Amino acid sequence: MRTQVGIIGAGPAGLLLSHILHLRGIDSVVLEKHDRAYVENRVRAGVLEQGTVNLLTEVGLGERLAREGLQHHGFEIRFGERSHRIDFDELTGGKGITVYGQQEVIKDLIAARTAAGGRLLFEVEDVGIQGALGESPCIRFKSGAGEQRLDCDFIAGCDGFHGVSRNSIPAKAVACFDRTYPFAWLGILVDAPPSAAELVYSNSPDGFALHSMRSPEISRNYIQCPPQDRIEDWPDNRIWDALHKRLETTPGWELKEGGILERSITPMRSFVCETMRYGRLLLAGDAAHIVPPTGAKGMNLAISDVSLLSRSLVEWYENGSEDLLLAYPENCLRAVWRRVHFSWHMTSLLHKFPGHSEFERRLQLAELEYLSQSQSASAALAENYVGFVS
Ligand code: RFL
Ligand code: PHB
Repeated sequence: MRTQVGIIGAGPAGLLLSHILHLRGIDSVVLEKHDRAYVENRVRAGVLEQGTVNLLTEVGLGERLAREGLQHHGFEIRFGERSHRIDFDELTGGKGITVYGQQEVIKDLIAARTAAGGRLLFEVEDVGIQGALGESPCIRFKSGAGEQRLDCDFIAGCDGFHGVSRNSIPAKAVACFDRTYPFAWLGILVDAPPSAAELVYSNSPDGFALHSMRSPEISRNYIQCPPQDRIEDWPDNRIWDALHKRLETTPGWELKEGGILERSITPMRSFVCETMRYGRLLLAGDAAHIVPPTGAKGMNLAISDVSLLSRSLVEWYENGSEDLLLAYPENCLRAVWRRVHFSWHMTSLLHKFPGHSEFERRLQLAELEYLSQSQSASAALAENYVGFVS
């Protein structure tokens, strides 16, 4: 089999790359280890920055997003018995975010690729990369049809944090930077209307909680839990008790309960791989970097990588210029580190750290107090949350 760009991974990064390349007349094949139903139903991110919405709309994926996405003009931070609203309209000059589930973005992308006759191969196994430093790299894999080989001009490693792409770069060619946080997030999808019009982040004495949503009928809630906890440790009543206690800190506000449709525990980590290019292997999205979900940045970063990567590949195919491909890591990593810093900052501000003394807890409260009093501090947070573009 032959293609121009071989793409490993059918997450937001891989599928969007394939879609944009197709619009520019460049052929690709997407190889995915799970089946289609699995990737279309995997519950993950929910917040799209304005730049992400603009890009999806430009490439023809904005119709359902405009109809079903929920536009938000702010969010709330609770601490102690206080509440502070970050008002995007006032603080960012009219930018905002859209709440639209990652799995909806995935469904829209798969539908578009399928309608265009795109080659998406699901349930492939034993994916391996060869010849990244030469001019004709290839991907070997197994599928229902047996052992296969995909010859390409370029390979895009869009296979997430646990994929094979990053690890096929020799250790001496990369530098990795990481932090593991001493807690995880337990997330639930709930069959109940949202209890608030906007997202609520809460730093409570018992730990962090977040109230979010997916639609006017479905809520999404998260609570901080110990990183070693398993989902069996959290029966429904324990989850609801913790959510009520951590979120109902302002008088009169009540969290609506409902049937739990999905539940999972996610470890919290920051990770950056420098470089994002090894010869003709290019990394994008979680394959190259991870942020804790507190700043809602992971999918947005994956999409901004793809915006740069697709432009670099188009430049190579249309004008024969390698300049953008060579500059791809440097161009991406600026935006990556901005969002890594912001996600770390939101995480540090809002969670209960097991090792913290009362002194560190007071510092956290002092910063939250400052945020609630200072327009400039709130504006800095808002600017990053809706997506800072340098
Ligand atoms: P993905 O989505 O992980 O996709 C990678 C794909 O590669 C496949 N794969 C392989 N395929 C073939 N061969 C192999 N050897 C393979 N190994 C892996 C996988 O099956 C998968 O289909 O990476 P991508 O495309 O880079 O996208 C990244 C985003 O998914 C991720 O950053 C976000 O979900 C993070 N995230 C959030 N991001 C936001 O922008 N806003 C949010 O509100 C937000 N909230 C979240 C989140 C992530 C969360 N979890 C569960 C990690 C909330 C949570 C709880
Ligand atoms: C979500 O709705 O899944 C969500 C929202 C905000 C975050 C993380 C996740 O910071």
